[in-house]
Amino acid sequence: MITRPRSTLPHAALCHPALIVLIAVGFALPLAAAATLAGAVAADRPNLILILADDLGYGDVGFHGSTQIPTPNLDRLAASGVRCSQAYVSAPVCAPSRAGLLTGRNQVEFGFDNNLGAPQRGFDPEFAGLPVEERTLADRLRAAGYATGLFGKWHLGERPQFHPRQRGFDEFWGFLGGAEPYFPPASGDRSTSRVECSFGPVGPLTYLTDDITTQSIAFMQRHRTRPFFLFASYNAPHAPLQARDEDLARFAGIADLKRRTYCAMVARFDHEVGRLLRAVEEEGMAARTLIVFLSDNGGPVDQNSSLNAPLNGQKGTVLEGGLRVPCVLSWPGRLPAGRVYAHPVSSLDFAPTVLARAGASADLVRGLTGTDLWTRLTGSDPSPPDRALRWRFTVSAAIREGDWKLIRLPDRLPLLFNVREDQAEQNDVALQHLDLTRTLLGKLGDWDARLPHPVFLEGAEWKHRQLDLYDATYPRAQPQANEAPPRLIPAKPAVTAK
Ligand SMILES: [Ca+2]
Repeated sequence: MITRPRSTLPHAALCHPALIVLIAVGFALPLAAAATLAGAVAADRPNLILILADDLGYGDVGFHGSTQIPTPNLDRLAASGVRCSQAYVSAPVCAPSRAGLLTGRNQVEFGFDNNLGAPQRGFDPEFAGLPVEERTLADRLRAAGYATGLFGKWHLGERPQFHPRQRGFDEFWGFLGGAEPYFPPASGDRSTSRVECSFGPVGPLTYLTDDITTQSIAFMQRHRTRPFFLFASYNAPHAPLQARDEDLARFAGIADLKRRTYCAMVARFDHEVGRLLRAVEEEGMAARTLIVFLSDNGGPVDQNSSLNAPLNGQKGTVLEGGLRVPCVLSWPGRLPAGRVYAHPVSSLDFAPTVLARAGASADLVRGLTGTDLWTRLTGSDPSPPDRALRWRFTVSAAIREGDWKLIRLPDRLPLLFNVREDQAEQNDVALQHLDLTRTLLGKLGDWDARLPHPVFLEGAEWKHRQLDLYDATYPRAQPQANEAPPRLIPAKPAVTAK
């Protein structure tokens, strides 16, 4: 196992960021502007609560127009802060997306291209996880003096070297894999829950979404006197589709059982986000807590009956429906309430944004891929970051620059979309803009050629499946209140097997 040197950073108090900024600007700025600037860079270091949903569809929250699933608590969170309408994750499936989010580095730059599944022939399972050389956001925030806790899903490796306790988290309550039953084993059932706890007994299990909230609130209460990083890593509404009876009853009018169950799971998740938000308020922490909410990837329409309307595509594709997710950042008094930020942002931006607010030293932000979004989120800088966003996921790759997005698939012509005018990616204009297509293809290829080989693979059957997903037709409109959305229509096979 490769080890990394322990940080020997000076305590943040010795290099207080607000002080540095004030020295740097001298008296050149008006007093009010200087105070705002100083306040924006962590005059008091905020707690960070990262609320992650799992496989939640872009169209399945109230603030994106869901006609079917009331999400009053997520809507309240959105109204209290900045909603990012073009928020991208760095991969369209769970594990690599989480690897990017938690390291702040594009995961393909350290070989984490694939989802974590069964080890593939020729690959050493000792490397099936987040490479140990990589520092997580928890590592970085802990080095900056934060208490760190993860509650819920990990999915970044199950070998001991990948365990959350080895990856920057002081406390872990949850499960290491990619999915987990929501209900505890029934009485007499010999199977056991895989939920574990690093700091005491697992405690009574009820319904996993509720239990993750309960543990998250207890963590906040244990660490109310120092800044903390709470990662509330919900697995809802990822499969298995299992909902509580009282939540199912709320959606009894939906005849389609799969959609009804999904709606019940999302409604329960929203209820639990509400319980978490109330606890923040009751603890008096709201003014010193930055909350980031997003989903780890787009909804898998074919698996959990989620809806990415009005976007095309789903989990597993680099279409907008696979990569673009509901996303909110809220910090009352510091970020404007009710603002919509409409330029593209990346989940890779959150680590630099958070670390700057936490007063982290230069060493702790070194090597990050993303951009500190603060001045964009507050509105003081109206220009979008000058950069391209890039993705590589198994057979697919994509690049977004300005309004344009190019998708590269094997054995096909590249696809080019103007995402501002055509967010549903219905009009491929690659042949009408050949120079731009060539330029973006070249930029994507130059980047791609420099990337390391993946450190592990997922089964070849997934690659076939992912390619097929580009030929399917996806529901892009909200259903009526009690209808199931139209199902995904798979493409007919182009060649009949002989
Ligand atoms: Ca997921």
